[in-house]
Amino acid sequence: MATAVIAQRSSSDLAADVRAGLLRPGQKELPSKYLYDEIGSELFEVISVLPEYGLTRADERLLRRHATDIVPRLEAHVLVAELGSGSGKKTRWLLEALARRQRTTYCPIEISRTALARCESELSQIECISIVGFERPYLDGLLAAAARRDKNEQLLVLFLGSTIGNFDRDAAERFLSEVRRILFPGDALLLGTDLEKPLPQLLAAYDDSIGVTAAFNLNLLARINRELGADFDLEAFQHVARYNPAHRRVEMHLRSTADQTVTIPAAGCIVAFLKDETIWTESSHKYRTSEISEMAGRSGFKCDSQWIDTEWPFAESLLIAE
Ligand code: AVI
Repeated sequence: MATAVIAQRSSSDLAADVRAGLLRPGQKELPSKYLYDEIGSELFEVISVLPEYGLTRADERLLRRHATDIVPRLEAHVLVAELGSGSGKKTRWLLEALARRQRTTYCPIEISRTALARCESELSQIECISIVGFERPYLDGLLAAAARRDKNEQLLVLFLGSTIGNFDRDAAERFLSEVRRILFPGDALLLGTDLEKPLPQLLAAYDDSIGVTAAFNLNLLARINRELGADFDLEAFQHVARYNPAHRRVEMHLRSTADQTVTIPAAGCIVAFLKDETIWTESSHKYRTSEISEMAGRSGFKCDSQWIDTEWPFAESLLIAE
């Protein structure tokens, strides 16, 4: 196995996004991508093993059980690119099944250096897999990975863990269309999506009993304190998970428990909060299986196969670029 990392700093500008999100009229919001600094990525790893949060286990279970069904549906030579590889643990099953057929290049694409390093150490022992990591935003990384494919190689893009659920539905479809534009007809996308499930189960998944998800959410304010010199009092904000039935999504918010002002020097602003006002930090959309193939169709893919976990409703869909 060979490993290499190709790095490029993301151009995201925390200060500008914080300023825009907290000074906007109406609902204050912060982009969910900022949840994943070094501490946030570690906390997400803990969330993924919590008893209340079955999503990651369902994703991994499907890949473990069905890797040998998925691989024969692909062409003989495949280059694998994974958008947001995380720790890479669940990808192992698929890479092992591919490596049994032939030497394969795997390109994890991550904006989190910590996650990329963890993924590379998790997967570097698999024989016949060469790892080329890209520390870049998804589409930039995918373009770079696609440029490495040989003429006769099918590109298999992995977008697992229901990260698509963190996009608004329209944005999710636009994103799939962008991915499709980088692919050739016949290339494949394996898409993991969390499905609708009973409300108590959903809410517990995003508000666990030992407070890891609360810490994950509050770390965003701690990060703004660390990186922008802000004075958020973490005791004066509370983690809230609520279900929005109109959009079929769980929303995470941070609720101000008092009237207060917060100074954020590096963003050049002072922000006033009313008691009970919230900052919206993340949405997790839940899907129906039929919706996935419809969305795929509108984005230039056809749904070849779908595998569903019954313990924790979750779908793995193999989409082929038309
Ligand atoms: C990464 N993403 C799919 C997770 C989710 O379930 O939406 C992020 C998360 N937020 C809180 N818990 C997990």
